[in-house]
Amino acid sequence: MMGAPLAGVKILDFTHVQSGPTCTQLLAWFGADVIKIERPGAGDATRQQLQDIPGVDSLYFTMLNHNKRSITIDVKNAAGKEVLWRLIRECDVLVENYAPGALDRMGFSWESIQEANPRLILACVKGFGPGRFEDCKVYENVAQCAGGAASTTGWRGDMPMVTGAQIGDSGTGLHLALGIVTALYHRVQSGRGQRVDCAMQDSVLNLCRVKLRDQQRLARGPLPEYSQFGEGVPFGEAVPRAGNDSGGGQPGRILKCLGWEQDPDAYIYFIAQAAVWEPICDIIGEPGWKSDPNYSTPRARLPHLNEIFTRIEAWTMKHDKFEAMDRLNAHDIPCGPILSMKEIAEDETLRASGTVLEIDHPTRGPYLTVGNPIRLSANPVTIQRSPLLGEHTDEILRDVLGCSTAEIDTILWSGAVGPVAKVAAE
Ligand code: CAO
Repeated sequence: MMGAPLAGVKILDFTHVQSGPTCTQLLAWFGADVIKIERPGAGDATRQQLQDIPGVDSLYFTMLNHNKRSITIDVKNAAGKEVLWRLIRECDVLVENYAPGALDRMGFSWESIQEANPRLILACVKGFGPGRFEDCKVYENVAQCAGGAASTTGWRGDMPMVTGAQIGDSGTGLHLALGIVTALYHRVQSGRGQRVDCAMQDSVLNLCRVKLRDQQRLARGPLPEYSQFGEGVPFGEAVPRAGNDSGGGQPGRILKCLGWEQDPDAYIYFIAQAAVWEPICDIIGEPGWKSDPNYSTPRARLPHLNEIFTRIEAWTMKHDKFEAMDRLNAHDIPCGPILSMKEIAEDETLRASGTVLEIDHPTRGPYLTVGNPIRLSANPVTIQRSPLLGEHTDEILRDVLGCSTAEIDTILWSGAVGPVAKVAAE
């Protein structure tokens, strides 16, 4: 991609599942040449996971691996190892998210990688940083639980809850991408690569930063913006689950809208922002609350939040969520409709902006995906379909490693890039 911000950067994408692929997909969108290394015959496990069409790369895989090339290498085969060493010498970044110690077991320690290519940046995702859990394998929800998200999500008195947003996997991938770009920038000055490590627990905690804020506030007294304050329910030692209370200084709740009895998503998020308290009172038919000392100031309102939101909900229940949105926005009252995935998939505005787009795929046909949410004014991104397993093996051996036809034949016959019998039959 000529002129793209990361054009010329070669990334060895030795990642699987979601956290690593999210990171490398972002870098690919910005123009890096992302070479996905996959196990011959099987590839990234997500190619087969949650398959909706038998024998066809799953949406799990296609939606996380756009704009990449795929090479199959068995890194436990001697010739395969040599191919990976040659790629390491040619490339700028190696990204991996295998189990703790797996890269070392494959024979690719950080020390030996640095020796082979001192300019290379090694970027790793693991579940935990150094410490008692460092050897543990981790998936999304484990990270959400260990990073403080689950204990602070859900309803007070009920069990901890994970969220649908993939803050452990995709959240860590985002953090790692920033680490890689920062290390690339540093390399311009230092001439040397470095190691970039992101632990999923740390990334989740970073996204739950405001809850660690509240943990410290709790030591000084109750948290008045939490509903339980107004309900007179005492706080315990740790930050409680706060249902749909707003996490910031402006109280907010999810409220029912017209049709909620039939439609599970007929709700709106309503923020009773102090700056628009007067129009809120007028809209819900409580103009007296503007001057009533029990309601007129943010502090006075805190013990009455349940009553206030019950009254606001009596108004929202008379309107469908989009109509409520229009009427509230006319007064700059911050609010948002609860959108189902069906509504998002069909949303014309999101289609027009390229946030949701249709991609064609040779074996699956057209499918929907999410575009790059980071927009650079000088560098629009074209989203390209994910690669088939090993689709670019030959091409990468030729154009990245400069292999001759004879050399490629030797690699193929070694079994390093796939079963010899299959290669021979082609
Ligand atoms: N050629 C040969 N072997 C390969 C290979 C290749 N191209 N690619 C991978 N392998 C091997 C690895 O070397 C490893 O072998 P060993 O067990 O001998 O070390 C093996 O495949 C399995 O790797 P794994 O242990 O990482 O895979 P898993 O499915 O058991 O675990 C996961 C998956 C995600 C739990 C683990 O990789 C992990 O904890 N990763 C770090 C945290 C992370 O990124 N989690 C997010 C996942 S998204 O929810």
